Amino acid sequence: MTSVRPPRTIMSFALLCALVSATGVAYGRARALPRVVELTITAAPTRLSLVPGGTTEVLAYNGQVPGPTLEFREGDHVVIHFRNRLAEATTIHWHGLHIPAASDGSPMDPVKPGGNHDYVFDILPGAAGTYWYHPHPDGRTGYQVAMGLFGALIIRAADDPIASIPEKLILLSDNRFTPRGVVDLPAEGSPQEEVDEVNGREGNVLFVNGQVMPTIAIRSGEVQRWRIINASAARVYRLALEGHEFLQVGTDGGLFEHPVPVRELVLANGERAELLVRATGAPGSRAVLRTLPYDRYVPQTRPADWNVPRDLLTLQVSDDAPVAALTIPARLRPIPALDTTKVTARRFIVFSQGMINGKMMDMHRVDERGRLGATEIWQVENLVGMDHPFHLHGFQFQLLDRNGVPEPFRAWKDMVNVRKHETARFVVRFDDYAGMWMYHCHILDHEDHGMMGILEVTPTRR
Ligand SMILES: [Cu+2]
Repeated sequence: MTSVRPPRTIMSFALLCALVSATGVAYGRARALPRVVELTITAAPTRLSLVPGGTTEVLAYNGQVPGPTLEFREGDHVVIHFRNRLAEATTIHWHGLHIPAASDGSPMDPVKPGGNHDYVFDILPGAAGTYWYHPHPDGRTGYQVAMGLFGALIIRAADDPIASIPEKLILLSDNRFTPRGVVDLPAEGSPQEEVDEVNGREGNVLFVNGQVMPTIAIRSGEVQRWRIINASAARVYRLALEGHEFLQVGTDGGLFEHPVPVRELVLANGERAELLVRATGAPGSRAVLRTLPYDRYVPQTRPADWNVPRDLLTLQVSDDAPVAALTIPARLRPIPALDTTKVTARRFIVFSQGMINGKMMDMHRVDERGRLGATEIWQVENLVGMDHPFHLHGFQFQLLDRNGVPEPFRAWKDMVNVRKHETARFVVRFDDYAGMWMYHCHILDHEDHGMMGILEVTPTRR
């Protein structure tokens, strides 16, 4: 039995950081300078055993799959020295982070094979949450993620109201293997490739932190905070823990205002969630976290086993006596509403199969032009009979409604899974960081085939 072992964490900043928490003088008063976090990430081919019984060629960040878990604090100044030792161009995209466009790792800024690039950004107040990082090169994102390039990124706040609750990272991914344990990519022109291009590539093996069916230990009555990331290329998880309810406390951009009880959680690829899980089972009992059937497919390519629940991990309740109940704060943090009366632009994004607004991605074409400081409403309409998860780079937004039904509460999101024939609307404010920003379907095969557009945010004229 294996226990849930999060990927190795780059926390030992003392070893890696150039400078930590110096102090300075500003306006005659002592003030703390930002902590500078400096680290090196290398993407390179190597061989690893991802499933028992075989080794496979992989592409890995710092030699591991998933890549190291990065942890930053609000206020940090981050410098990442990236070294591309792959045989092809790549980038690192910091999914969900509100940082300058030049450090976003978009397909417009490829790092050549053998090349190096420094990603430099500040972690702003209010950014605490669960994020992830992955390559975003033009047309090759699906391949590079399938080969092993992805990792978790956690930002912590000094005033986190539930910081004392023990925490587990649950980084979900899936992959397809040959019987010898080699990563199985479809041959060019094969029927499997055609299916993957429609559905997005799904794997036959489901991983939690790179492990198959690991165990999380818990004590009866104990509450744990689970940070869940869906790093799959296309798979949508519908999570349920037998005999348990969850308290959802957060999503893509961090904590909610209030905890929300949920029996199950649909998490589309690219999305994150924070759940509080209280072990209600007796000492010595166990429960399985499963993904339940979720029909995101068109009927023509829906997998034959789509309606089979899949096990993800075992929650093992220890033999120790139950612990006393924990009081969960009713208020987590305020989320100010973006002011929809200040909206200066409305944008209409229409998904058809493989296209956005009838067009394929063109790196030399700006599709939408916005102004720094503007508040905008975006309407994303899905014309087709399969889900397309929408992702906007660089900015967190607030979902307003789906098919005209208002969202029940406010939250910061960078993803919205636009379901079959659904229309979703969100409000976003371009408070900082002019530049070119991608928006796209996060099914990696769709994104690679051009289901992506470019938003240019320009500084306001003075
Ligand atoms: Cu799509």
